[in-house]
Amino acid sequence: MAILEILTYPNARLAIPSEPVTKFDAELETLIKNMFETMYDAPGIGLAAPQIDVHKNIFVLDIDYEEDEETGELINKNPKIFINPKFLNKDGEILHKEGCLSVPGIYEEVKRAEKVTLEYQNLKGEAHKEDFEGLLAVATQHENDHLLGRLFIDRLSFVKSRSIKKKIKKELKK
Ligand code: QAP
Ligand code: CO
Repeated sequence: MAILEILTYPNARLAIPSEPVTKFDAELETLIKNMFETMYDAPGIGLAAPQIDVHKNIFVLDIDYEEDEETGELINKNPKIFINPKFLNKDGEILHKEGCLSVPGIYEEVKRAEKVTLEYQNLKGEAHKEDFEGLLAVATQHENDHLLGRLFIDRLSFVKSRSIKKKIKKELKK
């Protein structure tokens, strides 16, 4: 297994739209294992393939694991894999503070749908359809945006988005 490098804004490769997964093989399984390892190491609650420079329609989530204080091991893990996701329905509105491993140190409120129905495939290529609300609804929309080449800072007001992008680019020049 391997911890992979996470691309950060303003890397232009984060804007590349991803392609569908067509081969459900051992290579895909290894890629997804590495995505989890990279996410848990960060640590984060979600990671999309384009963040590790793989432009395929895949994201992983695990929103409520913890670290055991004595052993340092991660507990209560609930890893979720989404391959070739597609929203069938979006309902309502929710304002939630978001962050992103590709935009470290920035946290802003983003408006998303409150309830979603997501169709996706698992590691074996089997089709699933599931409803999500709350944090999982927010997280699936945030991660799916990565597959479209979009970041949460693209979903803020024009003024806020531009000021955050300018601030990040200014910090990089130092
Ligand atoms: C996406 O985000 C998400 O800035 C996952 O310095 C965010 O794992 C889904 C992170 C909000 C739902 C709600 C961010 C780690 C992790 C940082 C993450 C940072 C270190 C973000
Ligand atoms: Co993100």
